Amino acid sequence: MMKTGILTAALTVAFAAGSAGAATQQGDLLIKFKNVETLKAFALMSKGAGSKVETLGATQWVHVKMSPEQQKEISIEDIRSNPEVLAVQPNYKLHLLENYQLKSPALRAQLAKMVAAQNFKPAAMPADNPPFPSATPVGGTGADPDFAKQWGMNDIGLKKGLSQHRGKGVVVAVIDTGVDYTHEDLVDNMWRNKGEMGTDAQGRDKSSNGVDDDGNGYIDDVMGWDFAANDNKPFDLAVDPIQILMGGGNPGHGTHCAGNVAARGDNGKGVEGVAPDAQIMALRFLSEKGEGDTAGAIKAIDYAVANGAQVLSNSWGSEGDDPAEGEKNQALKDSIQRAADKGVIFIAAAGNGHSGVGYDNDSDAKPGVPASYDNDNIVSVAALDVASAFGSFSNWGARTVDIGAPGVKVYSTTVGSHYSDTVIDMYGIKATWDGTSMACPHVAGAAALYLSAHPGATVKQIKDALLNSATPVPALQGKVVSGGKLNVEKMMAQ
Ligand SMILES: [Ca+2]
Ligand SMILES: [Ca+2]
Ligand SMILES: [Ca+2]
Ligand SMILES: [Ca+2]
Repeated sequence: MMKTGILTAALTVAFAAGSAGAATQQGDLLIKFKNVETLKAFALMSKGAGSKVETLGATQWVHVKMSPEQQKEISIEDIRSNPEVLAVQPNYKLHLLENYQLKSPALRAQLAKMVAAQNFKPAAMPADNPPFPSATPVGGTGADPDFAKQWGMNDIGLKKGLSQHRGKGVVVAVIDTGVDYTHEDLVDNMWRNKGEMGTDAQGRDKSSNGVDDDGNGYIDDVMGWDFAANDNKPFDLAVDPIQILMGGGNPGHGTHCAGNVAARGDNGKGVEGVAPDAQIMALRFLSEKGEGDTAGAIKAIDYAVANGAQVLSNSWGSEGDDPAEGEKNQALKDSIQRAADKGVIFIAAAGNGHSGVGYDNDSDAKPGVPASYDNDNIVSVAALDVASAFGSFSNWGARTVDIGAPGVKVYSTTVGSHYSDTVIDMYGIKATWDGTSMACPHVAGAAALYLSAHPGATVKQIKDALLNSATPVPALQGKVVSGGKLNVEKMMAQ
């Protein structure tokens, strides 16, 4: 635990310096109160355009967005020195951890020129927020035709007849850009909130009656929640790849992750996830540009834990965006601890480097957030290629990264009932689905597999099972805690 004094002193310095280039917005704060009730007597209540106050569930943390007028009236120092305040920190920005290749302004400029010259027309994509699909299974039988393209599944030892336990009964929250819940290979494995299904006393459909039927704080939340747009449809809005690559972000990131966790197996369609009978809870807090904030992440984590997810798949974070950030996102760390206290495991992408592509990615020295936090329920995952070498972008850390998993040129589900290992391949510019983002859901699926065979396993038991069964890999010796890569065949034989 950081001492509050140190935390706020650093914060004051950051704000005094104007936070130039920092990934936070001035006046966008998370404040921990001794007692949230005292907030009402506090001068931070919504006041003026752009001002906002929201309590974060049953926690002591409150998200406060100060209006420009408030920022003139109230200083960080005022907040910090209030005896009711335990901690104050920026509402740090977070982003997805897929290693898209067009960070370079020069490449983007080149692409923009080519797009303009060729009069490129974006392909049609599904409209946002499609209606919930029927809960009646689509079904299907037969081999998954693209299974052979999933090199990672073979690499981790996922094979037919591996186990009778295929993740059944385990809910995995994919906390990301949303999920295409209409996807033919995901729809039958989507988690559904039974408390918002069926008919109410007046005979209305609970999923659309505008009532929070199960009293969980969210209205008509049948398939999770969209904390980015604040609606009940956590759909993965995949805009055109070129547009999104130009602006950063990635189309269909959450959908790609969800497929690796739990695409439906043996349904004659597409691919198969590591836990093909597990359920996917779709929680969106990253926008279509792949960006979100700490408040959104906390709400998603708390929702997942409160609504029955046993595994959280987290292909997002930040590394080096804000040098002050490392150990200082106490609000996020607190939410991960709340998950730990409920026995929920938190699988996290280790991160894709602090300073561009290359091997300058030691998480021990430069922590990735949240993967490097010391909460006992975190499993931090590095990305490997088909030759069991680190992806050139992948973080590692002898103390802070736990295990390797497939994360280069990963084939999975994409928005619109498509499948791909390639984000973009045109005008001579190619980007494949690479990232610790892609590695993380393999381990999340493995945790679900293990839990289905060992119901009630503790976080420690699951983590031990994952790490102790890892296949030793030369490149990973001394670079990750387990010294190896995910091996579900050995894990399930334990
Ligand atoms: Ca509800
Ligand atoms: Ca309802
Ligand atoms: Ca939405
Ligand atoms: Ca399938």
